[in-house]
Amino acid sequence: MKRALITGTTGQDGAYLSELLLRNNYEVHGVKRRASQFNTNRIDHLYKDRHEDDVRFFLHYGDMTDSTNLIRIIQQVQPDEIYNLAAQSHVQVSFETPEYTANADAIGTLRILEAIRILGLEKKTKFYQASTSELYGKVQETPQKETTPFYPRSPYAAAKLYGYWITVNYREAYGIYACNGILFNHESPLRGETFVTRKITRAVARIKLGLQQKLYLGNLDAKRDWGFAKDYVEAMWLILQQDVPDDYVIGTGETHSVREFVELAFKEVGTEIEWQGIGAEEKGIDKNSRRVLVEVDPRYFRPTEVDLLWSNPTKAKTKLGWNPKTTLGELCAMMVQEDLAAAEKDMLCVANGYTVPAFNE
Ligand code: NDP
Ligand code: GDR
Repeated sequence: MKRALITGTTGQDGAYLSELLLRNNYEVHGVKRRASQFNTNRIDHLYKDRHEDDVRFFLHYGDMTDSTNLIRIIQQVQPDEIYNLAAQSHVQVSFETPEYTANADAIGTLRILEAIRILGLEKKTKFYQASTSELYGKVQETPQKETTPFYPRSPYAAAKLYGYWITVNYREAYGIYACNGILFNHESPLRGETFVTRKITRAVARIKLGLQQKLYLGNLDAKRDWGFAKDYVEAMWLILQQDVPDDYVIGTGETHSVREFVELAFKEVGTEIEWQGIGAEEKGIDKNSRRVLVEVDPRYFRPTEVDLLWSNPTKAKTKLGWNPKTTLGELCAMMVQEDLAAAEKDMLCVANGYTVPAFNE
């Protein structure tokens, strides 16, 4: 039985990857952070009491900023594969916490690679690094592929740039089977609530049920290549199953604007949307009767923006045999439907006098 260690196992991708590896008969070890409240809601369904039979999923307390802890966990687990998914992954937040982001995302990656070396696991343990399309940043070439030059546009992307190159360097210097998956945006009903797709689908559901009045967004013209996270974790696994370690772009090959995603999401619940004062007259809607559902709030603009991400995943398709299975329409519908179900539960709470979080940053 193969043994895998996943950092960031409590996050969106960590949850889907844990499921996939357990299905593939792995023993899975995850790193979770100590928090003041439960933070394992995405993986609770996978966790069994250690006293039951066939327990193959284990959690260890850890943090990417603590090398002694990472060395100890890797020494205990002796993993065949490490998937380094842990990161401060929010681009806008990285402008507020640049030093922490560099520590967790850049030096954190180094800490794991060094642990592999210190423990003499160079020939045993394969390493996957969660690299990102944010590396492409300011547009140099489209669509973006493995050879497209990088131009990071945030502290997050700059930290991930270090993670990318230190992974390549440890592969070349020490012969570690170490790979980068350069993944374009991928979303799901498990996506964190402050990333734009989930913020939109959650707001659409809540507006539909009367729990929220308006959706405030930043740059509506940014374009992203959005796929389904469950499809993307399959690519992570495939990347570590090849004869030769290499780096791969993973994306759908399509790009759409934030504005288009908003329209798609409102269409799913059959709501005619009204943008901030735009479009009403053209549609012959009485100015006074219209209800503005979406408004731009400059607070969400970033100091430096990534305008356009659009992948060319040909290498992954030909070498890994990987193909995305889920269309943007299917993804958006799935997210809206799950958020509608959650909003209906919130309605029940409200109806019975309980408060529900309105958080929408
Ligand atoms: P999430 O933000 O959902 O999950 C991040 C995970 O990292 C969480 O488990 C979080 O723990 C953990 N984490 C954060 N900081 C630390 C730390 N200091 N020590 C230990 N654990 C930590 O991200 P995703 O699942 O969406 O993404 C997974 C990885 O892939 C990330 O590295 C991200 O940067 C990268 N990526 C994501 C893409 C996407 O579109 N989703 C695209 C390309 C790359 P906790 O639950 O306690 O917060
Ligand atoms: P991104 O994802 O920055 O691409 O990083 P996010 O969903 O945060 O932003 C996508 C685009 O939408 C614009 N936008 C808004 N974004 C947020 N969060 N909130 C808003 O209100 C809003 N309005 C407009 C943004 O400006 C941006 O252009 C994600 C993360 O998962 C990274 O970890 C990962 O590496 C990349 O995807 C690939």
